[in-house]
Amino acid sequence: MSDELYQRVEQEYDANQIQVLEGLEAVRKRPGMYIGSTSASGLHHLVYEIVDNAIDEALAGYCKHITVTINPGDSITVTDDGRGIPVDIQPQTGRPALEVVYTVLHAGGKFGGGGYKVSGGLHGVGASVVNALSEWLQVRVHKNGNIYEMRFARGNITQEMKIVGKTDRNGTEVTFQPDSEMFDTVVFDYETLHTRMREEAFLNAGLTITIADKRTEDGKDATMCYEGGIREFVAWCNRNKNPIHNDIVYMRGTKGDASAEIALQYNDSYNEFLLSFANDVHTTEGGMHETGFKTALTRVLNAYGTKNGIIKGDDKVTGEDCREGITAIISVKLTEAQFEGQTKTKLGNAYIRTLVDGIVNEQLTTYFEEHPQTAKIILEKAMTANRAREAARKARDSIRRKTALGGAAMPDKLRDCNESDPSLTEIYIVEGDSAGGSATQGRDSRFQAILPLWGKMLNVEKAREDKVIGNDKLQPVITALGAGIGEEFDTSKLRYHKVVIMADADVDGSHIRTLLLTFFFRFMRPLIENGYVYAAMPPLFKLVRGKTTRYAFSDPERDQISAEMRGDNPNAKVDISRNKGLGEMDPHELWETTMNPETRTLKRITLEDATRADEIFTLLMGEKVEPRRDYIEQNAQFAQNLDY
Ligand code: 0RA
Repeated sequence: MSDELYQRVEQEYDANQIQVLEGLEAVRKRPGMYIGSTSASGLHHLVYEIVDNAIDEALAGYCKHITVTINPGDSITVTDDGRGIPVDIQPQTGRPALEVVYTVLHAGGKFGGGGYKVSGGLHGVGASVVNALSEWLQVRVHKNGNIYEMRFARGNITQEMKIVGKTDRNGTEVTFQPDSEMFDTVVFDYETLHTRMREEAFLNAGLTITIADKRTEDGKDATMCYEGGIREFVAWCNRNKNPIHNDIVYMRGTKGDASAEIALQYNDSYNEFLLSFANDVHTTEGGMHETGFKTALTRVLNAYGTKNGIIKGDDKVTGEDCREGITAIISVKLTEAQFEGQTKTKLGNAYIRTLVDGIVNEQLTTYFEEHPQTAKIILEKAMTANRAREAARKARDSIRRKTALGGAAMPDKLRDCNESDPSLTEIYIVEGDSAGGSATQGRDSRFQAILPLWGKMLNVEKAREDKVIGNDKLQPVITALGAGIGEEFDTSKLRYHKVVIMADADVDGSHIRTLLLTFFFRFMRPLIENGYVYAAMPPLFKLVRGKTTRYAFSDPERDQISAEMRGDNPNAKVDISRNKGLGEMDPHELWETTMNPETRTLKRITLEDATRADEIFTLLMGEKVEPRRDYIEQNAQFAQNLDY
């Protein structure tokens, strides 16, 4: 190489390197911008990013099996049997493509000749972001008969790419250790990863995904492959419910580079369970694919019902009527997905609405014509829903009238606070009268209201809105919150911006929590979506040494505090007692440990928590005995007092 050329290459390389470092430095400065947050959700997102790259390879048709392993020490290994990330020198940078993928922002997957049609990934930021946020990362590529290996620490190269062995297969293996300096927690939750991987397996029919937890000898593992794709997803979602027709309705279509598929089945519950995805990203805020589906579903049901004399005269069923008891999955794939909304999970591409609407309009009509029995069952369900909605409206009107006319409209049991600005106030929904008493005495009545709940709650699973509104346990909650219920729920009318569920850390407590969360999830969902719901966290242990009292919220914390309290004096006696229940704490203790904003811990309830509560609830309260017994047997030590 001539000196001049050599110098130029050197300079370009340096310039590139500087850019690279600046890029990854930016990720470490503001990790939240790239992975959403540095909480547990951001941590798990690292895994999804790496898996998404492997799924891109599967979508391109080259990869059949992906494995995800949680290693001892909470590093993660992801393998795939795709073509292997390219290792040749890139002409623009003079560096191996593999290195570019892991060190240049936005390079992940979308480089080289391969050119994928669609690409998943919520933020699409790729492997370099994971690398930047990892204490160390190692990647091995099986390709051309060689095993290539490269290593990094916090995004910096610690080992250049080199050949470390021979191989007779193709594929990529990445192992990374998330950087504890970057995350609030670096402990992975198996269930969270399992749930997401199961979802990916359903969404990519025929792809096998294995997940294994190797942190303990008896760690869990699962291998998932669904030839039936989203059809099996719907069947799985309905596994503990009672479907009201046998078939799973399946529709699909493509236009240009975009494709859409929809699967659905109705069950005898009153809940709508609609999951939508764009490029395998769960679009929790919905978007054009959902809109297209809903509009077409309503239109087809009304048209079929009217044409066949099931819906009479000018009657109509509403969109909500048509979705009562539905379980539906919508999955679309498209080249340039526009993700909008607060959490960038709302699909904005308008032509997708037209695509999905067209598919459902045509194929569901045909399906109904070919399966009149099923059509009749579904339509009758929608018409029953319509009548119930009418009854609910009347029940709501009657509450409204009572509230407007009667002066003392608030529930008898409510101990309200003095402050009236909702953004400053809190309501504690407390299990049991005695805990309610302690809370009322211990609270700061300027801004904290107390509402005790007692006795057995209504089974929300089998109750329609009109019954729920009239229920004597839940009505105080509805009235105290002041924001209505169901389709009329309006957070701007909320009387408290913190709704705190305070229940014991035992079975009954978790029962009440599950019930309330399910109730909020089904009838006041925006309350959860907007982050107004919290769980109080009473301490599990009380530690006393002489005049000093401290509290601990977990076993490790108890041990740590106990050691601290003993200090250098190994013989010191620290008296440790397990907290028996909220009702047994005196008001002052309850205030200090659980209610005082300066010292308490509140756990904000997420939609995921509520979804899980809803699932458990369905299991515990639904009609099917088998799954309930299985669940209770598996959780026997926690659930001794539940009747079934
Ligand atoms: C672009 C081109 C080629 C492979 C890949 C990307 C690829 C990327 C990832 C990320 C994770 N696993 C992956 N597997 C493959 C193929 C280029 C060639 O044929 O040499």
